[in-house]
Amino acid sequence: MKGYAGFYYVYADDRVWECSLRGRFRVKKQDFIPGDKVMILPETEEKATIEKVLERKNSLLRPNIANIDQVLLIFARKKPDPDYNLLDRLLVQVSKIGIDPYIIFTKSDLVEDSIGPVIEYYQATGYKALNVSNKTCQGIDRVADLLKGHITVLAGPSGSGKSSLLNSLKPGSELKTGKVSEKIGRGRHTTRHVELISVGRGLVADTPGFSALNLPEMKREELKGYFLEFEEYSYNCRFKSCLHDKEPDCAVKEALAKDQILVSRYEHYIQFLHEVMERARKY
Ligand SMILES: Nc1nc2c(ncn2[C@@H]2O[C@H](COP(=O)(O)OP(=O)(O)OP(=O)(O)O)[C@@H](O)[C@H]2O)c(=O)[nH]1
Ligand SMILES: [Mg+2]
Ligand SMILES: [Zn+2]
Repeated sequence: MKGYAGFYYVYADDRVWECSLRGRFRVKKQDFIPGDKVMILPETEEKATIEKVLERKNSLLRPNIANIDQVLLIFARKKPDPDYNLLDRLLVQVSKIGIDPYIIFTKSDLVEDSIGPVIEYYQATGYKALNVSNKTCQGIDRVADLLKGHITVLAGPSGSGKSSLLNSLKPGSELKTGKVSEKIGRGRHTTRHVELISVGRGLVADTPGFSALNLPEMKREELKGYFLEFEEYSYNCRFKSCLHDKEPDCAVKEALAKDQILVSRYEHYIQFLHEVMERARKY
């Protein structure tokens, strides 16, 4: 779950063990990160030693967590308004490492409509999305179900309600939450460190909010694959290698003109495409 002051805290058999390292790991200066799966040998009721570490199936750098099963992208319906550019960036990043994204919209108590056209668009595209409120507890049970048996990372902008969501899921955990500034409508980065906490039968990492994100390095042809809704049209592009940018007879652009593709999605795609190309030029 976390490393702290020379000890590692390991979740096993429904409780937390304070673990020290065997000589072998100490010599290797083995660095464990939250999410690492290890074998432990109990020494006393709550102390144990780490005997073995299993291979990581994946890991993220920010936040530094291993073996992630799913990422919940947390955005508020309001206060702050959802930043769909950041959402689309996160969807690309998470899909690229092969993790299932799930979009959670918080603060549903602050809006009248239960869903809204943009969220409906994401759902129709095949992204899983859910509306919740930490005030009225709407949808919290569904989130609890999602967490069972998994290692989950919460990501999203500051003030979107990540820590509040964990507090709703685990009353008593009292994670620090912050006020959203009235003036700028944004949070103020209340959460700073990274650890996994146990919620029900799952482990979850709350993470500090962020507002900007560089796309991972990739080939320019790769990006379009992360915009799921483009695929059905792309078969009708004149060129098989069409990047849906300046090419003639592009079926994706035709779909855009017919309002079948959301303008912001296409605009973000083009913006990201140029970022990816710019980056490739630099290296
Ligand atoms: N009305 C309403 N307010 C909420 C809801 N969820 C969170 N808030 C408020 O939004 C503010 C920010 O919530 P946090 O949980 O601290 O946000 P965070 O995403 O953890 O922010 P960082 O740690 O800075 O990344 C707090 O004042 C919460 O009380 C909700 O569902 N409805
Ligand atoms: Mg927080
Ligand atoms: Zn095209």
